[in-house]
Amino acid sequence: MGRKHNESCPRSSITWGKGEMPEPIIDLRSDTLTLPTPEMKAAMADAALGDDCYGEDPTVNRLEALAAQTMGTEAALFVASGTMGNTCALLAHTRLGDEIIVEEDCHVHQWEAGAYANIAGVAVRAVEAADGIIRPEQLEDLVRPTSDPHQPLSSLLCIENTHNRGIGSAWTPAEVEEVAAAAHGHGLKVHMDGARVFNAAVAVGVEVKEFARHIDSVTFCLSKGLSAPVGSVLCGSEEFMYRARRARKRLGGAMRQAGVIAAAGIVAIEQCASWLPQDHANALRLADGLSEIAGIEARMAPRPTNMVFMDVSQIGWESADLVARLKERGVLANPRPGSIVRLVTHRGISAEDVEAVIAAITSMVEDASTMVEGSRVRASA
Ligand code: TLP
Repeated sequence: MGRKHNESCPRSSITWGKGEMPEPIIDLRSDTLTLPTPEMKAAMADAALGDDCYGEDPTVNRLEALAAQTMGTEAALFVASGTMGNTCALLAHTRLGDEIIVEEDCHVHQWEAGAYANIAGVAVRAVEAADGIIRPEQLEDLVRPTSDPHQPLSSLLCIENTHNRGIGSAWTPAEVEEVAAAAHGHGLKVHMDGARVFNAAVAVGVEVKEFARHIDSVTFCLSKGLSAPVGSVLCGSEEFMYRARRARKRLGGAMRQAGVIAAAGIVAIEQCASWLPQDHANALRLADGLSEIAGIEARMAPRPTNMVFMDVSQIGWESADLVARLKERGVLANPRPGSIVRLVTHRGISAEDVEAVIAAITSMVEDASTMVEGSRVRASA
């Protein structure tokens, strides 16, 4: 595969057996694998620094102001990760013993080590929603009646945009507005896990503030498609941020000269991920190319972004088989339960890489069917 390691090409940290590592690697496991741009590295080296716990790191202050302006909120808080941003939001919006409403497959519910329960102390009411997009009418049966002292209080609706397990599905601002209006009507706050909200904005052709203006808080990640090395930002009102800042302290997330990493985040927002449209086009081409291969089903969300889910059940493989076979050919992907494999495009993946992956999977499937054919011929001889 004709690909060179460079600034934008993430190197794998996975373990390879002796003499086993093929060069080069095309890493489609996640957009979290992106490495900082040269401009980000330069900004980090030159960042003006101070102690952020005194509110004196000028670069963190600049990042928070820029994030709030971009998201159209009063305030913002720099946090170490998307998980920390979501957990701060839960702590700031809820009280011990409350119940939150989430989509069954969302990150807060499935992939944050149960922080909603073991840190925020809230229960979850999970609902399944097509492509991860909760409809307003679904809330009707989920919100608890406040008149009944036996039941927990519903206090927060948490939505995810783009929805990771929904194949990176983007919400429209109208969908956010409708479900938020319903939640607010029941007295709930609304938090959006917008880890990839910039991808959503590109997919539906709006600015990110078009999502944020309907809700009470949003977390977005600097370290995914936006390519910064570390960090996320939680955005919301001044009053909410006071509580979120206390929550960050409780989580041990108040940092000192954090401007050294915030500097990369500023560049990430300013460069406004100019490469995201290409990432999305690459994902589309990948899905198209994979659908041409007999036995492979390539799935994308109705409003697709940078993810493709590939189903290999028709050729009788489990996702782990495919991931192992891909690894032998220098392509890394993440298995999902059953026969589904997740492929994520990002700044480290070029259009040529996509063609190389399609070619690798085509030959892999052909090899497998030749072997099956060969054993049939031998069996009948
Ligand atoms: N997602 C990661 C893994 O944890 C699965 C990935 O590779 O997709 N919200 C959403 C929607 C996410 O996808 C993730 C990370 C997070 C929150 C958490 O962000 P971090 O890893 O910064 O805590």
